[in-house]
Amino acid sequence: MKNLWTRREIARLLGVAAVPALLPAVGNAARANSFGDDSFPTNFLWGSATASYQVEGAVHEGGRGPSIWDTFSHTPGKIANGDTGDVADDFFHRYRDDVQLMKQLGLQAFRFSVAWPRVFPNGSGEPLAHGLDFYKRLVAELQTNGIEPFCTLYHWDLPQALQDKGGWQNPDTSHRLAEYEGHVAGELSRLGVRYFFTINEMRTFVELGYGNGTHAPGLKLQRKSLAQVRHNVLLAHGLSVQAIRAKCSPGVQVGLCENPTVPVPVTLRAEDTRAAAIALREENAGYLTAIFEGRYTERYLRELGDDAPRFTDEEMRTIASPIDAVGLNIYTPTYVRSAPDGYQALPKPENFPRMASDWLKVGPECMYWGPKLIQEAWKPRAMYITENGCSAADQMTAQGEILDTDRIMYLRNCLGQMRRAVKEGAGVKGYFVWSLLDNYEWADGYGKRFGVVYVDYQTQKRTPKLSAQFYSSVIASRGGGL
Ligand code: PNW
Repeated sequence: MKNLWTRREIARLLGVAAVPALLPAVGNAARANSFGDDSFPTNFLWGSATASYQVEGAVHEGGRGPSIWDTFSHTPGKIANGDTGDVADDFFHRYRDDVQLMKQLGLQAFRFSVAWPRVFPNGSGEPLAHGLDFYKRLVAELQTNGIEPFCTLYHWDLPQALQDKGGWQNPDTSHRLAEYEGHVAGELSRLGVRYFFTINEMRTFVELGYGNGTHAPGLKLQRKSLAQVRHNVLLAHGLSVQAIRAKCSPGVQVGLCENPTVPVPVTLRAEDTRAAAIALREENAGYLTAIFEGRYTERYLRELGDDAPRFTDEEMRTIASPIDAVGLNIYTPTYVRSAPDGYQALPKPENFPRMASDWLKVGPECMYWGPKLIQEAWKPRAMYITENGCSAADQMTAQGEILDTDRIMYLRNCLGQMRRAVKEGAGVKGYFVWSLLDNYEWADGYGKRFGVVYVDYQTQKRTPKLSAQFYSSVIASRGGGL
């Protein structure tokens, strides 16, 4: 009962001298909520996520080679305000202070990514002898402070030298990725890193980087070439899983982080929930479905027709190499209903509520339906929400506070829906808020802030927002206060 409010506490909260005997029951129902005090299991991990190019800066240090994001961000007209990641959050130099910040917030895990061109400046050949030094120091700092490192090995910073040879259009790149990942995972696992993700959000970098050209390398390929790029990337993942396993001890967990399209049935009628299950497989046919099932769906191949990728059975088996965990980056839902050919994905009306980024429509139910449908469809060994969060038009008050009640609204609702999924048996083992710090939001530059900690880009000063306090209290109560 120690977590329950006393009448005196409730009186203080309400700002009254005393409360009648009935009120504690009401107040404690709110605190304990319908799931009881301890909403999440004690071993549920609470963390935050970042990615190399978005936070590190120091792009010329330690012999780092250029990546496609250096090239793209320095190309006039590609990025809002002409912003580049040259300095970003200067995390490369400030990581010690930032780890202290994590510790103060009570974070138990931290997801970071390794920049490929820091280790192989030209993408292949011999690794730089000191190429991993920064990450080794970061890992040690996290461990000293009791924070579990989760390592993403590819969060979009492809070495420019490989792009010059065709990038993801060249099947050779898949093998180079696997070599690089085996090397890094081998080295870092010896220091005690236990979680590795091969690739972050294939869908985003393939569709935006090679499809509509808004992300690096800024290409707009024809449908056939794009389908082949997708396939090359899937294969790169599978080869990397195998390379990592070959270099690490069996206790190491290997997976990937993907942002699946998350179907939300518009009604709870059986036909609509069935439609959502069908949509999960078909809308992700070029990505997670292929990885979990080892084949492209008939519908995917039919729709591509002559533009379908070339592949062998052996490649499909490699793509489906068993993984220990799937990381889900979930931000926004896709509403579906049943239709004669299985399902219909519904467009969102113009005034659908959204956060600061236009694509980030608010629909916290995705945090329930995502884990739930994936659990049912593919029974992954473990799931992590490796990203969830939102942009907001954060302003500092005259008192130096950032009162981001909009982000708190977004997070509270998402966490509540995730809790519902966990209660119903979805195997989500941890949650990583995107992001710890405001950072370089790709084509949006520094204009869109996703951090629970505000960054003043002039001074690099960090200021925890109100949402950091909120998240911290969620962690402290294991979700009891949602
Ligand atoms: C993810 N979209 O990217 C990435 O993994 C992060 O690096 C990024 O900062 C975060 O989500 C927030 O955007 C996305 O346009 C970028 O739909 C763009 C989209 C989705 C995800």
